[in-house]
Amino acid sequence: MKRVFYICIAALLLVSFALPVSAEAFSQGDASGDGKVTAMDYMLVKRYVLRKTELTDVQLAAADVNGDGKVNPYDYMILKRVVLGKGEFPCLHDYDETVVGNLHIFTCKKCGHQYEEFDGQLIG
Ligand SMILES: [Ca+2]
Ligand SMILES: [Zn+2]
Repeated sequence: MKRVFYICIAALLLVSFALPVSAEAFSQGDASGDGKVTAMDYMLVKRYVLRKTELTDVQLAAADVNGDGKVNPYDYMILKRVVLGKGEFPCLHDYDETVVGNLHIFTCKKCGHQYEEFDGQLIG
């Protein structure tokens, strides 16, 4: 009986740690949290990837612009393109995959956004 009690306490502790500290989330790419996506966000994410600065969980969620659960060079490369007006953030919805030989066409189930991969390489 005592063992069950300890397991309950352990489960409760796990749940409370899993809850987000801050309920307020920054928007995609806005690692600095000022409501805009600027070169400052790009620098911040790059510095984090180079281990020159730390980011909070809320900042990390915003910094993960491609939504793969990691913050790495892909994210600041996408951010750089967006800041320079040369690209957009990838949408974070579910994709349908159509395979035609080596060509994979991904279509967003919600907004219809499409991108294509050939032999695992992004081509557009
Ligand atoms: Ca990422
Ligand atoms: Zn979408």
